[in-house]
Amino acid sequence: MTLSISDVRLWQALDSRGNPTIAARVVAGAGVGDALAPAGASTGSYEAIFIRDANVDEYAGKSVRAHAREMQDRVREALLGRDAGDPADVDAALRALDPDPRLGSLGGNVGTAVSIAAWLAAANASGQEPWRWLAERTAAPASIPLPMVNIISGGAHAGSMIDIQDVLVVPVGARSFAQAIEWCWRVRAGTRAVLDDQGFTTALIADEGGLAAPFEANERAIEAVVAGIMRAGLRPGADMAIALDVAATECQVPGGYRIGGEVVNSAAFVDRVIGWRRDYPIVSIEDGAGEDDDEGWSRIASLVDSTQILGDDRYVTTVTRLDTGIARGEANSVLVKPNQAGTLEQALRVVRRALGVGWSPVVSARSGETEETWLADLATGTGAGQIKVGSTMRSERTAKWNRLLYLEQAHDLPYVGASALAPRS
Ligand code: 2PG
Ligand code: MG
Repeated sequence: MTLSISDVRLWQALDSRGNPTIAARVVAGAGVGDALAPAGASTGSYEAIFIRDANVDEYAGKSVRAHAREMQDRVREALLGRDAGDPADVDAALRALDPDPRLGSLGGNVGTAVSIAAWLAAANASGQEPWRWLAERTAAPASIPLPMVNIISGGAHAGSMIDIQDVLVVPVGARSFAQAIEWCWRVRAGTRAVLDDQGFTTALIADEGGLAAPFEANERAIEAVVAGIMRAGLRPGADMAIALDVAATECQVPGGYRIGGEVVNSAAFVDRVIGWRRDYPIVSIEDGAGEDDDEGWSRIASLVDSTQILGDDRYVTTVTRLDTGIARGEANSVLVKPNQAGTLEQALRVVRRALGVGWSPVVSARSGETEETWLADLATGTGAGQIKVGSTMRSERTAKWNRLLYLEQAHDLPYVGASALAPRS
């Protein structure tokens, strides 16, 4: 049954960093859906473009108000009568307005907010929760995902206090989502106590709610989290493992990569990352080489049989780029950020494609997030298996954890746990 869109509104709102972002409302039948677009700091060169107003003083040049006003009528006209319940139809209508795969004139921020709002309007009209609507619509086996939780931040999320962007934990031994989050909470508290003992200031928090400190080396940050796991009374590796988001593209400088105060070539950089895998209980490595560093990705591919090798800036939630990675056998996991793709449909395709070839999708928030919870429904309703949202504090992060805590206790949904990690056996 077609659920015709009858109205679309766009306006300017604020994200978790306080930056302006696009908000959208879609009305379809008796359903109303609202959505805000998140925004990255360590953005990949190939992701959909976040459009801000040119030559405007408002919000120190970060305004999106004029763009929202300019796009509202065009988007409404394009979507009137289209089926809110068909993400592919919404995607096609939006892309007819802007054939640029990166949505250079519509904006990935507009495309994301509108296409997510259409999904939420359709779910609302049907009286279903968004995850269930998605699962039924796409015939996906819904499940509560394994969380990947930020403990220490660096790079673009914490004033470059360390080179790598995130040291995260994965509660591999937890039996339920509720237990998983409580363990991660304990590790954050344990790591904070470790940093206090080391004389660092721990009152301030990074963009994603993690701790941040000017460690003299990246390795000290990883070791602090391992110590934090033990301080929490958990076993490193068995109960709680480490994941890294190296965000290597952000480390690239002329002549190679900056790491530990020196500039090294691709092979030396990747070998250092591979060394961490040997030295610490690491189960997942994201962006261990820069987005265009084919040689680096071939090198890190040596770990695909033992470790989750996750691509973010490299694949930017785009099926064609993911397919190249699959053909090269360079990884086994893909980050899924709807606003990298610019529409819900493209994100759904990436999840389906990844699961279809045995890769693990990891649904992810951005460092500039919003208070909305649809990302938790997206991960659950697609059966993606994993979700990365930041730390266990800051409301834009806890909103998603809280949604998953609700879903786990309210519905008979399986918690997939560590079985979602790549390589999948
Ligand atoms: C990442 C994300 C989320 P950003 O690199 O995976 O942590 O960061 O939104 O800044 O791209
Ligand atoms: Mg990343």
